[in-house]
Amino acid sequence: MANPAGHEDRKQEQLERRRVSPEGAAGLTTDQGVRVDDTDNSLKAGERGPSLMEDFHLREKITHFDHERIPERVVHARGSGAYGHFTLTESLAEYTTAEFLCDTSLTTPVFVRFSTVAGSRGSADTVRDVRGFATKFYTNQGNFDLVGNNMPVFFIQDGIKFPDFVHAVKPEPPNEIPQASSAHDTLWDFVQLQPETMHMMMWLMSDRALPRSYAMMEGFGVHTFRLVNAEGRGTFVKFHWKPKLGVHSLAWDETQKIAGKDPDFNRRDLWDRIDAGDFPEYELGVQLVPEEDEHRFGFDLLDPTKIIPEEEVPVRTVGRMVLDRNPDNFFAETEQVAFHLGNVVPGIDFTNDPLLQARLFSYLDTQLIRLGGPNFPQIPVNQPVADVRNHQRDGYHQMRLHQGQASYHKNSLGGGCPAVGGPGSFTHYQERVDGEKIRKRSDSFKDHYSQATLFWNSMSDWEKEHIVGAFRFELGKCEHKQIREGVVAQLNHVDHGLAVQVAEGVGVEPPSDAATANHGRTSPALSQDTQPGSVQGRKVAILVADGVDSAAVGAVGDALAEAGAVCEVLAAKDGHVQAANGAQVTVTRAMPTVASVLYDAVLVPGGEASVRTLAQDGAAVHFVAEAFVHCKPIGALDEGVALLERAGITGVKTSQDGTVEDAGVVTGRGPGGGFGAALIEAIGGHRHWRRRKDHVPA
Ligand code: HDD
Repeated sequence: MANPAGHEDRKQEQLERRRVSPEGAAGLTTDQGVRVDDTDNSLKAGERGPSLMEDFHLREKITHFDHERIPERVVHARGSGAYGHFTLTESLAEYTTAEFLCDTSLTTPVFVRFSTVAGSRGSADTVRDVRGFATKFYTNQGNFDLVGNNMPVFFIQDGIKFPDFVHAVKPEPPNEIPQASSAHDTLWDFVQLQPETMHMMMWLMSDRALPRSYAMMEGFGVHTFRLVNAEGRGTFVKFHWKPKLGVHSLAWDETQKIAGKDPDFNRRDLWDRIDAGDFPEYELGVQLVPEEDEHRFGFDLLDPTKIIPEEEVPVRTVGRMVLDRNPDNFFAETEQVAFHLGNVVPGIDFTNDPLLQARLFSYLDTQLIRLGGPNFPQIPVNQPVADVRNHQRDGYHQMRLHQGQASYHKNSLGGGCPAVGGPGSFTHYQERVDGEKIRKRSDSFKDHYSQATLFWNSMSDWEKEHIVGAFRFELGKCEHKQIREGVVAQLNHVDHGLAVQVAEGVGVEPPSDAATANHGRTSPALSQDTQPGSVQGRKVAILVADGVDSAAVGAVGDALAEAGAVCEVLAAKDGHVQAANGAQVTVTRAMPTVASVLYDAVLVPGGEASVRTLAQDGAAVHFVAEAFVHCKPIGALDEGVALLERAGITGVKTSQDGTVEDAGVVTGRGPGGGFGAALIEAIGGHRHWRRRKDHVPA
């Protein structure tokens, strides 16, 4: 079975054998395969009498329903998944024996699950949170799971602190408030007392925590892993995913509104993109560090609160992943997929990062309770494409029909099979280990601030503004003043100016001097300001009413669609509107069913009557004003400019000659004359964060 790129896909072949469809099915049966004559009425003693115990169909149907739920993941409960494939563009054979990283002719099937961390399974997608980015590679040598996040560092350095951290960030015990939010006392209490969190908190307060799309997010393996080559030589490695569409984020106010208007925003975006053939794509990058260089950095490579700045060790692109298939069934696949950091293949090994080491225990352990026993690797989405042969037997939900007498090694009754060892066997990296048994944090893990400062220094003006706003919001939700003060005191080690700005917003006395001097270093790769933009998959709302200039809708709509955007025509009511020239323009959606926050850009075509109607419609005026406040590109043609004025969008330098001004507002007389191209360029720029917008009420 081939994937959309034409590559043979062993995973899909395997899944195909498990697919069942009700289409054309002959008749409804029980789980025992017995046809039933009625599934709407239980068996009763008389029409109005009690139901009978012997009604096996009723009992089975209700029992199954009663047991439909499994425990949600203790973290990362909210997620969305997709299948795809990975192709290698540059062989790493010099560093590893992992076949899928050596052989550029191979295509490896993958399943990826994106997630938020703190919220429950039904929580909104667009909360301020880290995003999980977990990839299962179904390699010919067994499954390799890269269980990463969209941020390259973590909150804590040692896994033994994970329960403390998660208890602090999850809703508070007395009342389970707030859902899917870090803006509350317990999290920030933890932060003020655990300074190793500071680097990660900078990332979490940045726009990285508000991804526009899973297709616009980086992914990071976080820990330093180890590649091992045929000679047994190890090389440290950090894994990176880089999205083809660049890294782009939503506005904070927008995310909160989307959480109500469409809590499935990121899930829907992923599904719709794949459904439309607009496949999310990522490059796999590696940072490689020879073992002899382990101590050449000013930090410890085993410390998961540190990055290796890309300027120090460049990210080498070695492959490409395309997500090209939606799952058949959410529960069977996205819910039951079980990732485990310990799923490695020959040529990839661990390091002594104490966070990583604890994870090696936690993931297998959690699946046992979540999926109800040790046979979860037999669930279709988890099954490797490599053959499985061993003496593990029995357990809940055993699906295999093991043959023969011998379920032990060594045996003679089974012909000694399966044999142990041989070519392609996993051999653990032979690392010399000796030391005192000791419960202590290494001194090399003690610098908690310098990379938080590096991150802050590397931000552009608007990114800094967003970070200050985020700290003010979160601390502003903390009831205890001493927690606000404690966090400001921590920030004063990161950057004095930052600490002062945050303090001023949350009613805390600003510190008079820096607690630690800012080192002044930057890493430009950390900023989103220079990320590549793209029009691909951007959603554009075209606002219309009777009397619209249909030629403009057609011309600009076609140009946008050609560039890869998804245009939707919105009017007060569904159906169609009558254009000025008498033509009918089909309405994609009625405005009350959507909102500006669900679109990337707005276009207001001309047509005097149309614009007059829109200008009297509060929903349309608010639509434009809100899009403006969220820094979205806005295009207006001819009379359409009047709607912008009605929305309070005045005094903005617009682009009328085909060049895009910083404000990202494009106006024109008629759809020709470079208007379409200028609007497309403005949309490709994602958001116009530097726009002045405080005067617009929305
Ligand atoms: Fe974890 C789930 C990523 C630290 C324990 N983690 C989970 C998922 C992702 C991550 C993406 C969701 C997988 C899925 O979609 O099913 N976790 C990370 C990263 C970490 C990290 C990047 C730090 C670098 N995690 C971490 C620690 C522990 C755990 C330190 C425990 C000691 N994580 C778990 C877990 C979960 C999990 C309890 C919950 C559900 C699951 O595993 O399958 O085992």
